[in-house]
Amino acid sequence: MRKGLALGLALLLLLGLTGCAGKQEPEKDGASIVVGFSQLGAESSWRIANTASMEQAAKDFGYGLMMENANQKQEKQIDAIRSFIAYQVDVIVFSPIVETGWDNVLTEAKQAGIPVILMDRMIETADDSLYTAYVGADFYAEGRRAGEYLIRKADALGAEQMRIVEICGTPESTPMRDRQKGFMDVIGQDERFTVIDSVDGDFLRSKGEECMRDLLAKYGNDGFDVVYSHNDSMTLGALDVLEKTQDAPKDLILITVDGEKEAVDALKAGKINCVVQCTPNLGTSVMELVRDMKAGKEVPKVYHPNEGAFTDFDDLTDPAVEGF
Ligand code: GYE
Repeated sequence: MRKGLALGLALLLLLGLTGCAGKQEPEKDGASIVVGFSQLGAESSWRIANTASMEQAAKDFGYGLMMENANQKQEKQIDAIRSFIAYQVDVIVFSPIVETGWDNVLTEAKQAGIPVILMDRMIETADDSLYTAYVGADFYAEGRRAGEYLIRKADALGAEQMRIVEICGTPESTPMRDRQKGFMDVIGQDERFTVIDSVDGDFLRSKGEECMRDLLAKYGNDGFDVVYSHNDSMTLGALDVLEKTQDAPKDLILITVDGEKEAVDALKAGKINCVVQCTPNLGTSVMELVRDMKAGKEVPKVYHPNEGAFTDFDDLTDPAVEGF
């Protein structure tokens, strides 16, 4: 109830500011378009940058943005989407924390005639008409890039055996699943590599620390050769622990995903070996879609930004090697 009220007030304020009393023809000008955005949380630097990108893009396009942060709770995202439907926003954008469990609420949005854009993460559904478009990274390709780097590294070192520990993101989320699958599809058949453990770090820096402490306690300081971590926040947490550990494994290979500044700096400093890129700057692409959808244009169902990886094979003095 309280949240409904807060949203109502926010909308009134917004309408007051833009000087219109009700919904207008959306094509007329940007100010008449209201986007309801359910962000999943604030778990990582990636997420914080992604929220900022959405806010900035809404401003640039002159759209009203009603944003709700779900603090990692699927129920809260469902509540937020329901409020957006109640307030008849023009478009709903959301970043689903996990892949399943959205069919009911998205059916409600569809029945209300409100189009939905999935931003960042995918859903699993038998009915693709429940969303109009997806804007976000190809996480499977990211996982493959991590695996391809490792093969190149093992070749360069002439390594015969590598024991890998994997620090995973939020269970059942698209980036967790696909970064794991892409990686395994590349290294799985190569007998040099064994994943000795996969632990859940929930994309959080604090959990990355915890995971590394547990892994060192379980396998000892000489028990693994590679850490594949599904995001930078967890990697940086793990690195904090490694730097404080006496006799920490010396030639440990660290592979991470995202590309935030602190991680890219750690790569340049020789503390991380490979940073697979995943851009949080999706706001402009999302708002372009909103614009085109409201103008009645056909929009692509899936949009992936172009991404690559920075590694210790690259010239890291190149100014293009930069984090967000
Ligand atoms: O890699 C991680 C964040 O879904 C791509 O979520 C996103 C991931 C990102 O918490 O840092």
